[in-house]
Amino acid sequence: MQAIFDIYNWNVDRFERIDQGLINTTFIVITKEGQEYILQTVNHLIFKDPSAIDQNIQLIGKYLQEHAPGFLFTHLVPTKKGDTLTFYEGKYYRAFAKINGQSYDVLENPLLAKAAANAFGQFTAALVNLPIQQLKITLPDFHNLSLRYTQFETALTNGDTNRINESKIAIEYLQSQQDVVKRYETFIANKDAKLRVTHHDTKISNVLFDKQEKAICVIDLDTVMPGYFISDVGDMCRTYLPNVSEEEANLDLVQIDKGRWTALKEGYLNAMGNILTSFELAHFEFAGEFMIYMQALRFLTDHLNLDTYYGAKYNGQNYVRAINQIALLKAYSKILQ
Ligand code: GN1
Ligand code: MG
Repeated sequence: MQAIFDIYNWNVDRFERIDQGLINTTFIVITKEGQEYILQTVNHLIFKDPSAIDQNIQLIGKYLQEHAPGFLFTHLVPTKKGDTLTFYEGKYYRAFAKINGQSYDVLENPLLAKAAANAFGQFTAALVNLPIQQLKITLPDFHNLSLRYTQFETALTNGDTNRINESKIAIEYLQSQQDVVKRYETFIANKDAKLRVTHHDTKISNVLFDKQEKAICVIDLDTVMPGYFISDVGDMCRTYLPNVSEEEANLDLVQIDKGRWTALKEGYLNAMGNILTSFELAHFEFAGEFMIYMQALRFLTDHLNLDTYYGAKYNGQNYVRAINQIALLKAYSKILQ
């Protein structure tokens, strides 16, 4: 690590790895002068073009500085040479100044849902006039549900036979809900489904809060790219409505609090209500189905493919995640009735 610290010219007092996200590796670095940085390696097996992320973050940072200077944003910290992305010994590194705030893995009350939904809504709203084609696509087809379904079908053919046999009930359930894919296709085919600056990973741990539980900043901008609002609202539904995380193996605990649903909706629409088209507004509830279903597909696909994408800390972790998301999808459909 010392070589990286030297590239940034940091006089490091201490650093520690933090458990943030499934894809990248993240460290907090504290210098002898007391400055705190977030240092990350970008997983380039997944993000094949890390410079696209770098360009997007810079573009958005510049745009906000000009058009919404008060908007708190995770600007990149340059190396001594002035680079915001560095390739060193097979890895891509980038750094941010650490913003002080607290993040949550699961939501503790409806007010947090409202605040977080509002923060992501404000992010898209602040960038509504940024010409969308200027943003790079950092992960092609990331939330393309049709493709995710095809990948699931491929795993049913090429995946691990034992795991396929053991996952029969989950597989059949996801097959039985395939109409979600058709509704997604109908949605994106409509001209009133707009491509907007979309975060694509609006889970609760990607918002920083202050001590008064006010949302101060959205983080983890790797998947910010042109997309549909159903991705952001959907991932909020997926992660703010239950009071347990996607890791919970006890499915009886996967339940939804309706108060949070109202809070989420209010929070997001306070920022985006005047921007969304009436066609989009009519798909607000669909957003949750779309994302919970897609995440269940992705976890199960990965389980069948022997955890090559998400990895697993124990045998069957992605299966647990998948059945957790299936339980959530069922609970979500109930609150919509
Ligand atoms: C991944 O790495 P992380 O935790 O930010 C994934 C998201 C999933 C999430 C599930 C690039 O995000 O799509 O919702 O795991 N990101 C990528 O925990 O695949
Ligand atoms: Mg992420």
